[in-house]
Amino acid sequence: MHQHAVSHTSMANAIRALAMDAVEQAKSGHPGMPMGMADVATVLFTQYLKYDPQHPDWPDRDRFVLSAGHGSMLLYAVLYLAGYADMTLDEIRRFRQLGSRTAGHPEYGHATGIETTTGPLGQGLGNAVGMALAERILAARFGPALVDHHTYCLAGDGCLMEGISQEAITLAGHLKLAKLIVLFDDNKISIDGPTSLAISEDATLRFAAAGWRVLDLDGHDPEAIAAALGEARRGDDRPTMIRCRTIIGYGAPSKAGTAATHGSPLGEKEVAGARAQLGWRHPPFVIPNEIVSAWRAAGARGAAGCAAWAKRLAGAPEAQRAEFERVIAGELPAAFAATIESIKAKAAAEKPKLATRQSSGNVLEELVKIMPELIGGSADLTGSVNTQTKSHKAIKAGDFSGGYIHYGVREHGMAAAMNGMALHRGIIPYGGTFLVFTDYCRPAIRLSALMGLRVVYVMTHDSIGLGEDGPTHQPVEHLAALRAMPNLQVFRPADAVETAECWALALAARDAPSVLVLTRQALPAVRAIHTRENLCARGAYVVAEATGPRRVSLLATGSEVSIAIEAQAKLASEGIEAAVVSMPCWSLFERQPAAYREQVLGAGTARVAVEAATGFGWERWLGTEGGFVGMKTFGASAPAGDLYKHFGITADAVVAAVKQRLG
Ligand SMILES: Cc1ncc(C[n+]2csc(CCOP(=O)(O)OP(=O)(O)O)c2C)c(N)n1
Repeated sequence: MHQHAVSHTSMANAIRALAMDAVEQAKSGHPGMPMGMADVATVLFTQYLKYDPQHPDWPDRDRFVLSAGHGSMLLYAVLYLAGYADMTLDEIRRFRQLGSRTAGHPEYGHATGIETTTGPLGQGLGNAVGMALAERILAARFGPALVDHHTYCLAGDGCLMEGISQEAITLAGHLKLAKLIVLFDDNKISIDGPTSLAISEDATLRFAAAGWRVLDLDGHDPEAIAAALGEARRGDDRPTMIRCRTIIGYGAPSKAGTAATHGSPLGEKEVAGARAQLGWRHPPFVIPNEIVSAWRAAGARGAAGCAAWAKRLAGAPEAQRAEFERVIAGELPAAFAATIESIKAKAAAEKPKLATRQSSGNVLEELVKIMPELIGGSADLTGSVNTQTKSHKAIKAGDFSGGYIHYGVREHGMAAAMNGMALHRGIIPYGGTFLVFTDYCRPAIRLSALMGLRVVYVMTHDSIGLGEDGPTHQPVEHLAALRAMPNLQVFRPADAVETAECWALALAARDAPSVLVLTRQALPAVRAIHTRENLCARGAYVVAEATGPRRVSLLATGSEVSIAIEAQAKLASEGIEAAVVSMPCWSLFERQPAAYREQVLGAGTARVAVEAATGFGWERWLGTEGGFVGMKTFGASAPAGDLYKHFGITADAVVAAVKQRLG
């Protein structure tokens, strides 16, 4: 494969030089990892990785995930060298500057070839597992002529020290994701110094125990790297971990092999020394033409494969081609709106008394029939969170034709894998657990939101209403915490109709993740009249009008909407006219015109909100005069009905709060 006149060393040194120079210029960043892994990256990108810089969105490209995101310059350098048009030398000069494509850590969407946003260590590994899983699911659906690629993940000591790595590794091993290849940068250095300060694990044994094949090599020996990558791609039914023993900051005369190459520029003298040691005679940001050409030639390797793939797609049976293109584009099926409509009409007619987790299950029952791209799952709470439908077959090692994933007790791994599936495209992932365990998923939820991924989190048992499991399981601050996150749609529907509407909104939002906050306990229907319009789409609306001039506005979400309606009746019997506002999604409401918001909230009315959670954040709707009926402390273990009374979340309490305001 070595037909380039330019040596491997020169090509790898181009990465090292760009990493040193960009970090020097930015006066911040991490030169160590890119310098250490330059040899591995060079062999991978010039000999093995399947990609085409002219078609960066080629659906069947290999995925490369830089889980060790602090080493972003490795990725930027390679993308530039391989010929991605939007990664220019100018962008590299502007490393870490406002508006550049070369952010401190790789950010999805900033430049082509960046497959995911990384930086929080370990997340990329979880994403890679999701991508590899998505590849298998789509291959089972569309066949190897259209879907047959590898997923590579570069992970460092830090990624493997993070707990999420264990969830990701054991899930991948269990599912036998044989086309997943992890390149472990085993340089034995992290920020504080040698990793021996904090860990004495042999990581290879952990992978082996989880059912991985482990290869071991000198990460500066290009022949060995090529051989291992070749072997990793050859038939084995296990994922592969390649332990690459490297020297961090390779080439730096006094700092190589030390934590000093981590997290700051090498400094002028050290850079000059590294240039001498590496035999790199070129000024900063200058890569000789012959080296760029050799890289570009390597980057052009994939063009023929990409063209052949496009031909196969064009020649596929019409229905298959159209369906493949639809799911890759992330378009909803033609029957989507009518399906939601009929679910809503049925619920409005039947007025079922159901927990919203059950209503959610009913919605899924219908949607999964028309949306094979909807891949569900749960972190070992399937029966409780109603995420598996009757038509769902479980996905398992060797058979990826199902639509349901048993993630096991791995909330964090589930969320990170869902991000990977959404990033891969072709799949809309949803997964469920208890709302309280959003804490266990939060780092990955945050990345869904930051990247703008359509991932749906089905989070049930959403308040003290879950009852006997007690305060460890009863979320109180979680709604506030989730609502605080930018670009996350938090939906708390009140009944079966609202649940269908919120699912419709979650799936229609292509650039944002959603959390569906659902009850364990049954709720009465609050939407008795069918409307074609999705009333939840504006975030909040008057669900029960006052019968006369409105003096009071009762604001509520989810299970407390029916409590507000009960309070409305009590107030009406005393001649106090109140309207009930259901507010299933604050962030959508915030985006409405001021006039609509004022009309819904009732200008000049006394306002009281009721929600079985802490009041943090409600002041924005209540102002300084409004009242809040909810939780002030953690919950307790008891039947739900007793808890609502004990914590004073009742219609009577709402009435009292109103009267207090009316004087
Ligand atoms: C979750 C998380 N915690 C902490 C950090 C800060 N951090 C960035 S790099 C790093 C050390 C990484 O060590 P390693 O993976 O060995 O990378 P290398 O030293 O090889 O560059 C730390 C702690 C982070 N980015 N993410």
